[in-house]
Amino acid sequence: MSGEIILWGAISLRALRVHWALQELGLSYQFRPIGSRTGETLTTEYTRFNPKQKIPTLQDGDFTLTESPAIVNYLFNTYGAGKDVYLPQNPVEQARADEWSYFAMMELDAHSLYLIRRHKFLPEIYGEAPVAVASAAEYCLKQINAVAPAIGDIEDLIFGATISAADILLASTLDFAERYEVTLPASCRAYRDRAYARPAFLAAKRRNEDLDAH
Ligand SMILES: N[C@@H](CCC(=O)N[C@@H](CS)C(=O)NCC(=O)O)C(=O)O
Repeated sequence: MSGEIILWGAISLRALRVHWALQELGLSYQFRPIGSRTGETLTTEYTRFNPKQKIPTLQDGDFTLTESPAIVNYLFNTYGAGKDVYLPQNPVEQARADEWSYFAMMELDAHSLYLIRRHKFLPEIYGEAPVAVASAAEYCLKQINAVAPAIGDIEDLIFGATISAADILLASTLDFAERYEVTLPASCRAYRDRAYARPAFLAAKRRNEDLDAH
């Protein structure tokens, strides 16, 4: 694809992943800073290309894509060649990247963090569920502790000095965990801090929070 790139979604931690990928790849893009739970995702225009009425959504010319991990991987696979980013070169490398990505998206984001987010931090919308929240937090920490030694073995990023789509998914999700009051082991905090110190991440964060952008 080589049409105009438009990213819909501001402030959200999941939109931040997409800003980060775009910044790492040095892509210019239009930004539509709509927020979740503001009513802005409920318009007829937005619902036409994202019936889930969530953010983020990416438009690349005529191509529309939702789901932050799918978008991050799409951007790396479409625009990463020849750039200073890591792209898996064979099925084994792809499998290792997938293993980290699915771990972050399933075990952490979907199974535990979104549950904590909804029922601890947005109870007025989703209802209180203290037993489920405590169980999800315990589960999340158990999963993070299981991979903490492997993350401790990572000197810089997962695949060395160059950033991968899997790094964006893993580092951002570990950060969600800390924001939702799951205590990160030192190795995970150090890995997240290295990834978050990258100029592309800092640029992404500024853009994600720029509600006057267009
Ligand atoms: N699996 C989706 C989740 C998207 C999502 O839940 N986005 C949140 C903002 S971080 C949202 O739009 N929430 C509004 C709602 O649930 O109605 C992704 O990773 O893109």
